[in-house]
Amino acid sequence: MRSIKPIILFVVVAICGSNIHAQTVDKKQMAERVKAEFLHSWIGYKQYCWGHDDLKPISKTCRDWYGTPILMTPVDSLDSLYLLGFKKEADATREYIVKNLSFDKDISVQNFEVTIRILGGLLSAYQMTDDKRLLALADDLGTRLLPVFNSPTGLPYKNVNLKTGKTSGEISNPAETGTLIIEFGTLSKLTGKPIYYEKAKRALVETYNRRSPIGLVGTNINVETGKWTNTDSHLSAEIDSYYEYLLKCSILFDDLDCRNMWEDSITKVHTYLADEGETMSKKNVAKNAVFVGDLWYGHADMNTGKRTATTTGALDAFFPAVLVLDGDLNRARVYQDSLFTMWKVQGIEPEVYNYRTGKIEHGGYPLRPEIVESTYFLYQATKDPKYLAMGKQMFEDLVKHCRTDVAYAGLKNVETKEKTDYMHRFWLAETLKYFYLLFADEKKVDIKKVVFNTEAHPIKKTWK
Ligand code: DMJ
Repeated sequence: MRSIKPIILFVVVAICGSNIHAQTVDKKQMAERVKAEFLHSWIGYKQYCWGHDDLKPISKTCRDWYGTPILMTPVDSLDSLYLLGFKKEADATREYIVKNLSFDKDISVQNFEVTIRILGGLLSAYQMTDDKRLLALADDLGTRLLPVFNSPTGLPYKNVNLKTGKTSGEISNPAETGTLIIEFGTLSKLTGKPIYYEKAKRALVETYNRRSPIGLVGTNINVETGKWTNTDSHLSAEIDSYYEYLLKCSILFDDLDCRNMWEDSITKVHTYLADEGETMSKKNVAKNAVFVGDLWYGHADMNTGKRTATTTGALDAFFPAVLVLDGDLNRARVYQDSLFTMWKVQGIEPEVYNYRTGKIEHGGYPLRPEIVESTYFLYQATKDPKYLAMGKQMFEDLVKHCRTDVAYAGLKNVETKEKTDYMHRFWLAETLKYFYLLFADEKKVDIKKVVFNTEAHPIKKTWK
């Protein structure tokens, strides 16, 4: 039996937050405030860590992922600089990248991370500037990453040495095997080299082909044997963007296989992972189903469909945005409300939250963007001012709890609000970009003409 306490907590938080509708938000002023905080963070990075991968904002020291920099923050932030209107700064950063970024390095990198951040960032900035040098860098990086696909199954290894092509990491996960097609596919379209699309598409299909008899994927898979090593199924870390890319692949490339894989998968997600609370007697899988209670997505075993955990968290919050793209607005709205309730429990969302016990199971918050991304997509689709108010509240909370004298820091624990000494570059690449787009003139980005990769790099559906 479920305890009554979390239900009361949920209702109290939901009621306290319900007058969010009544607030009016000055969009222009908010867009300016976001720009100011972006600049604060960017200047802090530049002052202490220019030329390095990441800023540690408390000690004011730097982190390079692989011992030698590959300009993570500059490349990941470049399209944000253009979008937020810092053209002079963006042009100077672009010149710096072109002159200083080299992938001819004897380092073993994580394919997924480098693909979504560096390849995605270079391609999106290339489409914004038409600077062929960025495409050449992307092409060079793509070639160096290709050996990852040389496994017996076609599922990519996790890591590859950029100089030698040596691969490592045979235990991977659907997020890493299936979140490559936007970047590799775009590289194919822009360079005319089909190999990138073919390899990433095969990796996606091979992941899908290994779904269980009830249509779910697990958390970990061996890329050499194709066997699952962890059968926990959910929408969280290590699986999340696999689903995102099934749908986005079909939108960006009009790829029918991707469309069919998505349609099949999403039904199974609604059937086995959705948790509709006590008010629903029967699972509702239809698109735009009407919900009378709260809606969450939990964990289930991929083979039996049996519920294994009633946890969600900051990473899962990408899902309302995907539902919006799928035209499933009712479901997106209801799930976003649940996630925002999770945010309000401590005034910042935790990494792992048990939606049935109300317990925070992992209290970290590393400046994640997903809930802001979903707020932006919901506002674009509905124009409901409630989402502006939601975004404003989240922004205020972040300024209050995560701002430092030189930039922004994640939280070790959302309950104590103790800071970490780290500013993930997705703060600049994603979180602040989505905040800005939420409040800025809607013409800045036409979401019907672009697809955002999972690191918020917008890719235009035009290939020249
Ligand atoms: C980002 O690196 C990407 O969005 C990725 O898909 C998972 N989440 C982080 C930010 O939270």
